[in-house]
Amino acid sequence: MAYTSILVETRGQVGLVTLNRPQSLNALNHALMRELMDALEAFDKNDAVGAMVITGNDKAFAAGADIKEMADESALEMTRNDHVAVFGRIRTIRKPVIAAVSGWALGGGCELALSCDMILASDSAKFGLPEITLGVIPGAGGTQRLVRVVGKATAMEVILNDRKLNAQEALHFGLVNRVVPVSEYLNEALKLAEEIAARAPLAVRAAKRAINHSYESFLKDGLDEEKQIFYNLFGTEDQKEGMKAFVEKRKPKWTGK
Ligand code: DAK
Repeated sequence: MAYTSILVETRGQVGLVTLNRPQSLNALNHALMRELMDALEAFDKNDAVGAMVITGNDKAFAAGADIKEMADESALEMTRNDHVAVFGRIRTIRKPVIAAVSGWALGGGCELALSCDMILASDSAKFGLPEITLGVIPGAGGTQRLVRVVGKATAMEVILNDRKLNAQEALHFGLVNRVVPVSEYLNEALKLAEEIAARAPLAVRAAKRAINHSYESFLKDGLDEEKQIFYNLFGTEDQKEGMKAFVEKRKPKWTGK
């Protein structure tokens, strides 16, 4: 597959994927997500690779799913096309995946980071699930995974009231493994990935599987429920207004319809 929205390379035993749509703050459109999963699955099959890192750029890991691409979709189209199901494929990757996050990690970008096994953050990283401002809810695991990490009270504030968490807050809540200066976050993630890649490969994969079993017990029902609620909201006028307002750079007018 020829990639247009990501850059792919190996550094030692580490597979590195860089999200590369800087003009839209790495908004995750369908093409980018397909490329990302293709690259991760290829690294997963490659015996020379022991761990992976996903990164963006200093300003944005990813500012969410591409609002311009989904703004006009109906609930029926969202459910039938299930484009965004590609997000779920990250759970099938057997080798460790580390997110190296700087700047914005919002919406689907935050959910992508939460789907990784560890997060290395720069001190400018900002995490949030601002879907409420678009008249929808997180749809790729945000309501399920964030609550497990930060607890109910903070998850409610983040999701219901668009509270962003800065890097230090993310560290305090255990959302990220560590916070380092912007000049260091990618090196730090690569170093951690290289160390893990040098360990016994089968044991590393087994440990990841066992930890995820604990973390993800009961997760599947929640993910299915969240996704259907997300798709159903595309049948509301508020979703159309919320996303149109973002594209037109104005405040939305909610009608509750
Ligand atoms: N989509 C499309 N374009 C985006 C974008 C996005 N999410 N975020 C930013 N951009 C574009 C902007 O439109 C702008 O483009 P131009 O106007 O230059 O053409 C360019 O990137 C630069 O953005 P700004 O001019 O807005 O930059 P600022 O520094 O002023 O603001 C910002 C940065 C991150 C605060 C702002 O861009 C922003 O609020 N962005 C939107 C954040 C957001 O609401 N994200 C959540 C999207 S909803 C699912 C899977 C995934 C999802 C759901 C379900 N399933 C598996 C079911 C995910 C949903 C979402 O993520």
